[in-house]
Amino acid sequence: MNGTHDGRRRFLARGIGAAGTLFVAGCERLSNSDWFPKVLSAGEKASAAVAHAITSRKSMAQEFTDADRSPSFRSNGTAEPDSDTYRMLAANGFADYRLEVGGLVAQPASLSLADLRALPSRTQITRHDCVEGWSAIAKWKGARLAALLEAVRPGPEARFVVFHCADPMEAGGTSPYYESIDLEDAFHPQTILAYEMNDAVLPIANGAPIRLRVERQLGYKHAKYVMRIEVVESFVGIAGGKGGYWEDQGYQWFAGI
Ligand SMILES: Nc1nc2c(c(=O)[nH]1)N[C@H]1C(S)=C(S)[C@@H](COP(=O)(O)O)O[C@H]1N2
Ligand SMILES: [Mo]
Repeated sequence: MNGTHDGRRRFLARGIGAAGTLFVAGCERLSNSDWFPKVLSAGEKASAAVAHAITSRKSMAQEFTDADRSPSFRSNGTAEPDSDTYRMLAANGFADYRLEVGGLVAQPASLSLADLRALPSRTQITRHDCVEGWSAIAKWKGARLAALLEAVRPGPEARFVVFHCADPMEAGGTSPYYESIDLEDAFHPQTILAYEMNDAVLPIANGAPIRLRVERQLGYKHAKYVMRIEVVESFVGIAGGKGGYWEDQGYQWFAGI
């Protein structure tokens, strides 16, 4: 991880906070699920200003063409998790990798890479914006997080999806890397668990075997090396309680761009 993030917080001033979690109305399929009515009734309390911000959250992030792709896409933060478990998985081409999915779900799951590749996928060419002041455009392919969540069925209390990563706690660090998004971003069509980058298997430097792409959010939300997904109602009891590794150190939880 890189301490220079601290100097760049001016990019993060625009949080709309918890109100951003309220609207999933764009996704008709969700209206049949248990948790939708609760989310909607909370949303009805939102102010007009917040409603405007929420409307813009339903939009798609800009997508680009093959020709727009950056000649290279750097690795940032962890480039290879310093973990024996991770090294063993990598040595075997991640054949033994399992993505654990649990928390407030009716049907916890444990998915191999083949299972993830069998889920409905999406391919998109998008721009990654890191708060350290660099951006890059790449093509990503991955399983739609919405499809995975529909399979595990979040319960009525579910509000957030937490991604627990393979990079262990650093010396002087506060927790292993983790991140979280709300259900609106989780069900957004461009939110994927990417296993390919630029038409090749996702490299270790960029988060193999699985990294989150949550295209309307800044780079630090895009958890690499995702090992476990936990559906929760709040962040109480999870690391520093702010919903992410950088958030625990003062970053905005809502990093929408
Ligand atoms: N597990 C994990 N995920 C992470 C990080 C990290 O250090 N560990 N860094 C974050 C930051 S700050 C950025 S900008 C992107 C960098 O992704 P890249 O290495 O593919 O460029 O990953 C994000 N996800
Ligand atoms: Mo970043």
